[in-house]
Amino acid sequence: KLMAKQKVALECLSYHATATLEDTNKLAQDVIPSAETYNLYSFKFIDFDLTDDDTCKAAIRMFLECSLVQKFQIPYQVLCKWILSVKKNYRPVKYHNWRHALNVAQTMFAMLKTAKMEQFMNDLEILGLLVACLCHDLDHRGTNNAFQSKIESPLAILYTTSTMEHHHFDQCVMILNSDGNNIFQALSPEDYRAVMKIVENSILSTDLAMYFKKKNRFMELVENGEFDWQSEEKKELLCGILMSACDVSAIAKPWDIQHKMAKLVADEFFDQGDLEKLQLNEQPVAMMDRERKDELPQMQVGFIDLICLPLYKVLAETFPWMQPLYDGTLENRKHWQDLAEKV
Ligand code: 5BB
Ligand code: ZN
Repeated sequence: KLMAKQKVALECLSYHATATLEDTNKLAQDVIPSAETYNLYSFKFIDFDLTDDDTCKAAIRMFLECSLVQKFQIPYQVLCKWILSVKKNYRPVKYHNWRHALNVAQTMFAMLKTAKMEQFMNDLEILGLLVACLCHDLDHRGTNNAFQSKIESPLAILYTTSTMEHHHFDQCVMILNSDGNNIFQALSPEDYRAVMKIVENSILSTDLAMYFKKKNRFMELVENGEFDWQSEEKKELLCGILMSACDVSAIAKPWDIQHKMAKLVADEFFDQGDLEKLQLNEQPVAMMDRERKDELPQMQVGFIDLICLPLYKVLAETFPWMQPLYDGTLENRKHWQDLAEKV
């Protein structure tokens, strides 16, 4: 007889399949274009013009560019299979899909390289952060934690807080444990444990509720002139804050891209709102109510003022090379404010 939690856990096992040998061989044989081809070092990276094939190659290019394949003896075939499997375990929802994960990983890459954050991280942490970014929204259903709780989904019963984020990490572990997908296979048991801890902390940090918890401690350290980010507590905090900063980085892109991305976010929110109206007979919050789409510019201004600008401000003050994220966000605030005034 199964215990209650075990029953719930079994219900949560969503169907998952990893990449086929055929797709893996094809990707493994292809040439990987340069980082410049994909504009990977820029905070203005866009995925819109990339084919699905190219999105996988861009992800591989980031691993190569950080020399992670050599440093951690990742068999190239395993890396290719893992990337394809991660992509396959994203759903075709409007915003929280594989392309969002790739964009988040690319911002992390640009932070490490272009914004020089690499100097604060060891190789294992760089590996953990890139893996966490690519996996941080795995199997997202286009609905938030509050929705899981309202429909009493098995996931919400298994994990009462950070429901989806725990599930994203579970899916990440599941893929790594699938045949031929373990990019960490050559790591020592200590390194294996350490990198999984980084991945777990980083994925769980992408819950907005966690960000609000970590933000105050981070700002406190910054105000006290912290410059050594090496202790375990401080490193965990820094990784968590960087994950949040990457997760919302669509807000810092050039205006035409931000405008399109915000539309995708809104469309996904509206789809949840429709579910709430039809399935739960509930009135959705403004953000998820298509009848209130005129308020979108004002909501983006609120999002920028409440979350994005304070986050990028403290990061740019501490790490000056992060300034482009702050500047891009401030520029987009003007555009959203203009649109908000027209309504
Ligand atoms: C966000 C928190 N929520 C519980 C209540 C609403 N707010 S909000 O007012 O800041 C807001 C954010 C309202 C509307 C929004 O989008 C309308 C299209 C957004 C918004 N959210 N806008 C975006 O461009 C993006 Br990207 C997002 C995604 C937020 C994901 C949260 C992850 C945060 C990690 C720090
Ligand atoms: Zn995300």
